Parts: sequence; structure tokens; C-alpha cells
Amino acid sequence: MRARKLRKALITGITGQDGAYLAQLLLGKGYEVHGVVRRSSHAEVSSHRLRWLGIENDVKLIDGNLNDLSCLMRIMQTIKPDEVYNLGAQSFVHSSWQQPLLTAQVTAVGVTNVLEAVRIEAPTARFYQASSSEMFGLIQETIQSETTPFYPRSPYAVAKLYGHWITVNYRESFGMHASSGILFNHESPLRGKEFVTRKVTDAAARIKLGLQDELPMGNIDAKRDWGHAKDYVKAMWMMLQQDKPDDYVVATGRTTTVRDMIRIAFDHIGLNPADFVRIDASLFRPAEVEVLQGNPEKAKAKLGWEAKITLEEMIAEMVDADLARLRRSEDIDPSKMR
Ligand code: NDP
Ligand code: GDR
Repeated sequence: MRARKLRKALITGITGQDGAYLAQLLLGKGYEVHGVVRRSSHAEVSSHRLRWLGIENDVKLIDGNLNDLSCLMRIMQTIKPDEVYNLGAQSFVHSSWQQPLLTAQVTAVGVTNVLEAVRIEAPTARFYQASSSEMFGLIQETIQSETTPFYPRSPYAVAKLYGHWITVNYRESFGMHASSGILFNHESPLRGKEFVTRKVTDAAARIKLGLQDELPMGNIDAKRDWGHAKDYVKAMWMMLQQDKPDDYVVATGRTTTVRDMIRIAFDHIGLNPADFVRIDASLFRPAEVEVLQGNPEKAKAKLGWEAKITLEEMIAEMVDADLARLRRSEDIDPSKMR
């Protein structure tokens, strides 16, 4: 019997939240998984998520940067991947006002670099671009779908819009199997602490353990359509298994205020958020995306994808993970626990 050829996947941003979960999913499907990692003087810090999932030794990491076309071309030439997932980005919206040019270089032009490297060195590879619901920004329709006009509201969202359209353009210009997933916010215990859900679950756990007394917050009236990263990486893979490339909104269809998300986290530890939350004007953004709510009907109809994990289940999982992490790493004084 002839052995089946291992399918090879290349992930940029493999050290991020989605990269780690996607690598886990693809390993489970029998892929050989390669990941582009930007060089750091603390290699063990950048691979902490892969370690958390217990897959650090199962993936093949290769040094590279989205801003270096020559290195991306060498990577494509060496690996000849069957599927390329471009998840690397400067992904924190708030930072994009402080670092607008870097955000453009990585989050926008970086996409063209990867597309060029694929086009020239691995032209049969299927390509996934991590687009974002932030592109809807100042929403033009109450519920956003693939046909809703975009109106980006941050340097990050402008950069993502470029990445989205260059992906569409390479598909139309060169016939590439290039798909763009317009993903709404998705979170997990591996979410960076700068993002609002993880900031809140970490703070709730710290407050419970007597390690923190208050929670400074920005605009808690903002509304987001939050899902779980583990569900969302499945949609990425499903897009690349389709005969034809296309663009898909990936969302739960439910929107919740930051205020209510905080309440869900604090309910889980039996405390009242009003006793701890303090509004801090410095955490407001120069321009805000007030509300997002996605319509995942196309993903459901064409991919058979649906979000499975609810916001309540996810926030509970995140708070519990933060409590466990803190109990392992901090010196807890039982008399201060709430
Ligand atoms: P993270 O911020 O957790 O991960 C970003 C990844 O990009 C990290 O691995 C980071 O490396 C890497 N990276 C940053 N700059 C470069 C660079 N110059 N060269 C190579 N790699 C780089 O993001 P998420 O996992 O949450 O998101 C994945 C992608 O999906 C991003 O593109 C994001 O913009 C997009 N997205 C995310 C959504 C979400 O809700 N999570 C929703 C919609 C879109 P390092 O570890 O060294 O920092
Ligand atoms: P977002 O996520 O900007 O939607 O981008 P974030 O969690 O940072 O903010 C969500 C909303 O919460 C409000 N907010 C706060 N946000 C943070 N980070 N910290 C606070 O203290 C705070 N207080 C209120 C924000 O103003 C905002 O309205 C995420 C990223 O993952 C992007 O890369 C991705 O493209 C989009 O989701 C979809």
C-alpha cells in the first residue's frame, strides 16, 4: 500500500492565540505543521501558547518576518506548503494609533509579501487571510454580512481592509485559491491580556485571590459578537477545503456589551463588579467601534460551520484558567481572598 503524502501547512502568527489553536487542530488532522516565528531574545516566551497546548515539540518553527519578502520566499521554496494561513499581524487595535506605520507594514503590506511568496514559490498552495470584523467599523448595517460595506475606524482596521482586498485581488488576478475569513472577536484562555475579555477574566481572578483591588476600564458600552477561538480556527480550515475560494463572515450572531461580559465574569466568582470597576478616560479610543454583530449564515450554509461554545461557557473557562494560573505562580495570602 502506498503511504499517503502528509499535507503540509504553514502558519504565520503561530505563536499567537489563533495560530496555537489552529496548529493543534491541523496536527490532529495529520498535517505536518510549520510556523513562522519572529526572532526574539526570549524564544521560550514566544512559544508559551504552544507549550500550554502541549504541542511545542510537534510543530516545526522557522525564523521569519512578515516584512521580509526574501525570507518568506525562501520559506515557501523550502517547505512547499499545501496550505498557508496568514494569521500574523500587529493585532491590537488600541496600539495601532501609537504604531500606525508598523501596523501598516505588518498587517497590510505583510499580506502582499506572503501572497507574493506563495504566488512565486508555492503557486498551488491554498491561502487563508485573517480578515476582521473591525473592517465594518462604523457599521453601515445593523447586522454585518459579506455584502455589508466597510468603514474602518482605526489604523489597524484600515490595514486589515488592505489585506482583505489584496487577497481578493490576487484571487481574481492570478486565479489563486485565496480566501478571506472576516472573523468577529474570538477569545480563549490563550488570549493576550491586553484584549478586553482576558483583561477582565484575569482581573476577576486576581480580585478573588486578593491580588488586585480595582479594574480600570474604557468604554464598557461597546458591544461585541464574541466567540471561542477553538471554534473559529475550524472555520479557517473549512474555507481551504472548499473547491472554490471565497470570503466568509464567522460570528455567533449574538452581541453583548463589555459591561455584561464583565458581569458574566464576576458572577462566576460570586462578586459584584460595581465594587471594583473604575472608568478610566485614558482607556477610551480616539475613534470607537461601538457595536458589531455578525451574520454567520453563509458560513453555516456553505461550510457547515457553527459556533458551539457560548459566551458564558467561554468566560467561565477563562476565569477558571486564570485562577489556576495565578494559584500556581503567585504567593496567595488566604486571609486576603474574597
Ligand atoms: P495575536 O496577537 O495573538 O497573534 C499575532 C501573531 O502575529 C503572533 O504570533 C505574533 O508574533 C505575530 N506577528 C506579529 N508581527 C509579526 C511580524 N512582523 N512577523 C511575523 N509574525 C508577526 O492575534 P490572534 O491570534 O488573536 O489573531 C490572529 C489573526 O487574526 C491576526 O491577524 C488578527 O489581526 C486576526 N483577527 C483576530 C481576531 C480575534 O478576535 N482574535 C478577529 C479577527 C481577526 P509574536 O508572538 O512574536 O508577537
Ligand atoms: P477589539 O478587541 O478592539 O474589538 O479587537 P478589544 O478586546 O481590545 O476591545 C473590545 C472592546 O472593548 C472596549 N474596551 C476595552 N478594550 C480593551 N482592550 N481594554 C479595556 O480596558 C477596555 N475597556 C473597554 C474597546 O474599546 C472595544 O470596544 C479585537 C482584536 O483581536 C482584533 O485583532 C480583531 O480584528 C477584532 O477583535 C475583531
